[in-house]
Amino acid sequence: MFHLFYGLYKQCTQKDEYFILILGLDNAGKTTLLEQAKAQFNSSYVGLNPKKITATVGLNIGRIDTAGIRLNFWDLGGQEELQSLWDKYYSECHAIIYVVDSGDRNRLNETKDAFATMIHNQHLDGVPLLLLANKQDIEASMLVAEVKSQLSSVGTPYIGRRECLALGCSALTGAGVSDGISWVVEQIKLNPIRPARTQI
Ligand code: G3D
Repeated sequence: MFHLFYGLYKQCTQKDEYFILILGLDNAGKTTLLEQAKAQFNSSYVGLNPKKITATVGLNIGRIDTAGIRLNFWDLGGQEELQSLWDKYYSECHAIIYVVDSGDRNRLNETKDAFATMIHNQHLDGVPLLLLANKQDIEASMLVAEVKSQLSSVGTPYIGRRECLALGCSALTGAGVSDGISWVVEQIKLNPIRPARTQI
């Protein structure tokens, strides 16, 4: 009897689980984005003060339950010496969120290089890509179209091996964040190449 009830309970409560990588240079706004996403999607989450968030060193992990599934985020450090660790996570992930600091033209070439190395990796073929032109609240920041075309110039034709969306956002104010996460949710649910990996 216990097994019957336990089986029913499990069936009612289990969720498909997905893993999402948040990549980009240090200071792009990855951790702020993750905090903002947790605050927007987990009603009980008490977020960190955005002003107290420091650059990602190593790995931050975050979790969101939404639309009947569980999203696990891996926010990886973007410093040059940490970028070599990114590919250790590629075969496990269901989507990539690549974050660009649209307010920092000085580091545009650096983020293009990091993006190019990432997008050429064959373990990411078929993995949906959300390109976030972050910090749109900064006056004179690059527009989404510019960020998109700059990264496309080093990513073509590899970008086309997946679903891709470029969006502007401000992780600080929250503008555009839920649109981006909702798009990722749609894509990972539809992606036949990387089905949900585990059931919890
Ligand atoms: P990282 O995790 O990619 O290294 P962080 O980046 O999330 O730590 O953010 C780095 C800095 O950028 C932080 O400022 C953070 O507040 C700021 N930031 C993140 N997103 C935005 C945004 O959308 N708009 C603006 N204006 N700033 C943003 P500090 O001053 O703490 O270094």
